[in-house]
Amino acid sequence: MSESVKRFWTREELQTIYNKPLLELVLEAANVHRQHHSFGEVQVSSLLSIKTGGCSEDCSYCPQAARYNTDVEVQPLMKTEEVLEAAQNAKAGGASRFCMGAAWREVRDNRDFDRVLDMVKEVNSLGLEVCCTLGMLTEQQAQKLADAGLYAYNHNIDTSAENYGNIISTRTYDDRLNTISHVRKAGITVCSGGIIGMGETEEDRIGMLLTLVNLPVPPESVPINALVAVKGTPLEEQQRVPFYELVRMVATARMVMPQSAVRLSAGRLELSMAEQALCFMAGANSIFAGDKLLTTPNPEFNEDKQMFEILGLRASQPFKKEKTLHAS
Ligand code: SAM
Ligand code: DTB
Ligand code: SF4
Repeated sequence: MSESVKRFWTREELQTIYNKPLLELVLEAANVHRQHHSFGEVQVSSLLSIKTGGCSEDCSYCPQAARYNTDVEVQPLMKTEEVLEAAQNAKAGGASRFCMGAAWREVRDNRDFDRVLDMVKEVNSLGLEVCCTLGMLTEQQAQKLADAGLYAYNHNIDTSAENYGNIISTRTYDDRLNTISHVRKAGITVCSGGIIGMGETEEDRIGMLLTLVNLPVPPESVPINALVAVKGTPLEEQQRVPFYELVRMVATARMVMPQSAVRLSAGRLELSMAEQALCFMAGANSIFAGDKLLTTPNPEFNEDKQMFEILGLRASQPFKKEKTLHAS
């Protein structure tokens, strides 16, 4: 992996990249991708909602917020054995990472957290990269997760600082950044990205990438989600984000965070194979596989398998990359 990576970016620089003619942008991003990664290798993550619905936050995109009337059924924390079975199936299906999500505002120091720590230990012992997304964490909680063997923590900034208050009112952008810094301090790799298609401007998209790239150390993985507009949420009427805007976002993320994994995340069900191919070309090198994301559908296992065969993609092995990126 090349070490000469530019570390600080200005808004103007990002804007110039973002606004390049699309095919030129894709070509440049593909070249950056080849320099830093094994082209065609895709990191496959499997996602499981270990505690579903009933969340006290008001994230306007989220079907799991208690205050919206969606079809999501509230489910308490899953049993460790059930989670392990899902992790074993994910491993057998070729996933290198297993990500457990909980509809919590923040982690509390209680028995449920102790059970999650057990799940982390057990999944780690299967030889999978373990990831959690549990809401806000204190420094001590991040350390406990690290001690249990957590490899990555997902905590999205979702959009720009300026737009954040239009999407969520029950926490601040700084709350999010603080948790990311606790995760980083504990030596866990950071997975952080956001959502497009929520009615944000181009400046917001650029602002979100600018925040991520200018973190003291950029995230090791950057999920780019296309909003899944769910009935009952305030964003239910949002039109699907135009595909070429998704490609532009993926390519820009690849250009400015050359060493990170860029994950083509929620919204893949709506994309054809040809559209996904252009995203992989533009630098996406990670996906969530399995027929469900947290509560919404995702492409079927066999469909993805066929896509990998046709496009000549290979699933990467776990623990492939050095554990954390370092500022150079
Ligand atoms: N409660 C924790 C939190 O908010 O960090 C973890 C789970 S939360 C569902 C994880 C992420 O999923 C959110 O930060 C958001 O980026 C993404 N997400 C949630 N609903 C989505 C939707 N309808 N479309 C696209 N992404 C979504
Ligand atoms: C991320 O960036 N996307 C995933 C994962 N991190 C946790 C979640 C997507 C959720 C989509 C809506 C749902 O299935 O509930
Ligand atoms: Fe709760 Fe997370 Fe959904 Fe926000 S995104 S409502 S914090 S589960």
